[in-house]
Amino acid sequence: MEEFKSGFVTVIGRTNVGKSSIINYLVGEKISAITNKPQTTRKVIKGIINRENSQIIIIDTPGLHKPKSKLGNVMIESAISSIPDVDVIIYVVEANDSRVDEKTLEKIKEAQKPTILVINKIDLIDATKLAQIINIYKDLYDFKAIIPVSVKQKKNLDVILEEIEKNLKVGPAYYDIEEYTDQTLRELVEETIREKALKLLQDEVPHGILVETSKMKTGKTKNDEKIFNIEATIFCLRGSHKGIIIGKQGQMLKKIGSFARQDLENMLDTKVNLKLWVKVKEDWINQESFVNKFKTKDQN
Ligand SMILES: Nc1nc2c(ncn2[C@@H]2O[C@H](COP(=O)(O)OP(=O)(O)OP(=O)(O)O)[C@@H](O)[C@H]2O)c(=O)[nH]1
Ligand SMILES: [Mg+2]
Repeated sequence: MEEFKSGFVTVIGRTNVGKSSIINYLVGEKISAITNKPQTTRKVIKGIINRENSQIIIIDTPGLHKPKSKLGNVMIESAISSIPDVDVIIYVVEANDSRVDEKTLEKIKEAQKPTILVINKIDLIDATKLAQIINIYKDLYDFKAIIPVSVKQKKNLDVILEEIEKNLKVGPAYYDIEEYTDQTLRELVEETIREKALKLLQDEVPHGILVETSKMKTGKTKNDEKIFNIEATIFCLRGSHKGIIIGKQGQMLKKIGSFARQDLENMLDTKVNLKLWVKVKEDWINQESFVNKFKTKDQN
């Protein structure tokens, strides 16, 4: 019989290349927010993938970018500091972007760990272009594998798991078979609300959004149906942002709430009553006390 394998895998790459999209697909559950805005993922999140002969703990990380705030610094540090503790690195790039990120490649070379290159969004380019980009990367580093994929077309994604498995060592299952993330229910709820706000808002507003739940309690409706009562506050950087988040006659906040509620009802499999508030927390992205919440244990 084949021996059971397990191990930790970090997924790194520039912001917006589709790291969280790939992870949600592979885990089979929505554990990480996805939007077309940069810096969607703010902190390191673990997903657990149970296979017949292995358990893979896959780590979503904030996208690599040039940080402009203390929060940005902490995000980059948390992504980079995931590398020393893992068995395999997944490096994700976008098929339609041939700019090589020398700094990240340097980190990969230093780490000396089995590294798999995933080229995502191949739906955006043709075969010639793909051959070109593969050529560029194959000379840059001795990747264990180069896997072109498309989350949009659900193409070739299972190959990632096969390649990871090849590079794992014999080991136990670290997590229960029912577990699929290290995120608490509270964190999943907050991320769901933040994702909707990010998707609906423009420009600089999304970067300064922080969601905190103040109440999460199950109850009963008048018709004796189960209902989950959630109260949460959306914090933003400035008064002008608060106005935008609330919107004309509260339209924007209503929309955020209604989209979030739909997702939460699916996730929790019950009716949800969601109450949202908006408050200003002046320049929190540069305040140590708030930003520290986004650090991983190793960074503290
Ligand atoms: N066309 C296309 N778009 C994709 C594909 N995969 C992901 N996207 C889109 O790319 C955008 C970014 O996806 P995310 O998964 O949030 O990217 P990320 O790398 O986690 O981003 P950060 O968390 O900011 O670092 C979203 O709008 C996705 O819908 C793909 O295969 N093809
Ligand atoms: Mg992400």
